[in-house]
Amino acid sequence: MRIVDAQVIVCSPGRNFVTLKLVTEDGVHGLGDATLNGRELAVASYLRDHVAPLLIGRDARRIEDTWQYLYKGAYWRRGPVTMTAIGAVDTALWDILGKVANLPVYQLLGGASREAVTVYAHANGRTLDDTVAAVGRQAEAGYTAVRAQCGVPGLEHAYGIATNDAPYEPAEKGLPPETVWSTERYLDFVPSVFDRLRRELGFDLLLLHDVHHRLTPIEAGRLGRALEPHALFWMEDPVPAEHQEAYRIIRQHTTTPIAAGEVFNSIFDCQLLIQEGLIDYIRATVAHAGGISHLRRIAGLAELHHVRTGAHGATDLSPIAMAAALHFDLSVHNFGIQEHMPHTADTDRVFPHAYRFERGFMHPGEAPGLGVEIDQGLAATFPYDRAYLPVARRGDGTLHSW
Ligand code: KDG
Ligand code: MG
Repeated sequence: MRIVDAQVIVCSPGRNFVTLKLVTEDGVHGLGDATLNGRELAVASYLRDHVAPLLIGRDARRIEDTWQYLYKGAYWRRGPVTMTAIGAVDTALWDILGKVANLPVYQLLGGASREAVTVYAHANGRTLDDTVAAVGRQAEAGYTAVRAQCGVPGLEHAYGIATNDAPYEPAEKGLPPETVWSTERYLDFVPSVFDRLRRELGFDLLLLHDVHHRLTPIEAGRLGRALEPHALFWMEDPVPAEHQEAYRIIRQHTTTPIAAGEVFNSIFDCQLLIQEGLIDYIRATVAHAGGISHLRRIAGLAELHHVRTGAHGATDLSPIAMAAALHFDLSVHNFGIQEHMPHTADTDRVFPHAYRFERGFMHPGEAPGLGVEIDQGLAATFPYDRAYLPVARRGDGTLHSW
């Protein structure tokens, strides 16, 4: 079962995606998502110029050995570009194996540990009224868990809030837009959002909030403590995680559960936070943390320390990553929750898929492999369109984490 072809497909059906397609000598193909938001072409080149030549002639069944070959064999390890590329290869190989075995990937991973995957929706509004209404709409649509983000009075742009009437999409065409940030305004306002949500919607709905790496540890401790009466399911990425010991300070000050790790690329990025019990949910994804094989290792480590999974699932993860996440989520014992941000209709047409949503739950479907395809003819009609995530500056012009 030799690999005879490795194609990198870049398309933009509403937003940019990079897809790896591996083909075996028997004509079986597998897909992997290689999208790295705002740096897409770096991964495309890494795959095309450096990885594809290494794959031709390799046995597609040797998933673990191929992973180690690309990881250890590169000498220059880890980092988002490398690990996204390795993740795409790994995911495509699991897809091939499932197709050859005529089984959905989750069956190869040990079978279903649950009937379906609980997902959380996004709800956002420029004002408090809009946000409360948006959360209510998602609850009516059947979601049992909703992430609430609200515009902050006095700040023109807030993370997670759409700037037009379209659904929120973090990347914007052209060069990075600049937004202004105020920690003081944010910290003063956010507790009132959840106070109002709980008063109007009660405590049955699971509520989540993404701080998006904006605070210092002591500020995060203050916010977590202020949110305790509102019983959040999680407070996400309260601080930038380069300085991981900082999470000890947050833990000393609050019992609000913490989620982190959507930007992590390997088990080594997760190690300290998991082993010291500094987080409750690990957000690493198939696409950016080395594929299904590596994410299973991370989940294994997490399970030892009572940490559950909560994989990233924003629109910059293509339907291939979504499908892979759902196979992983269905199978892994210490699953917590999965993020679900629906793609545009054009994206869904380019990537037809077997996974489905039903009243707050998702299922990867029973198609062999991942159960997702790419319509290459249609994809070619949506060429790459440069886009970046915004950047944030404080009032005096100092660059802040976005
Ligand atoms: O590429 C960046 C987005 O995926 C990120 O901003 C979304 O934080 C995010 C989330 O939790 O979905
Ligand atoms: Mg996030």
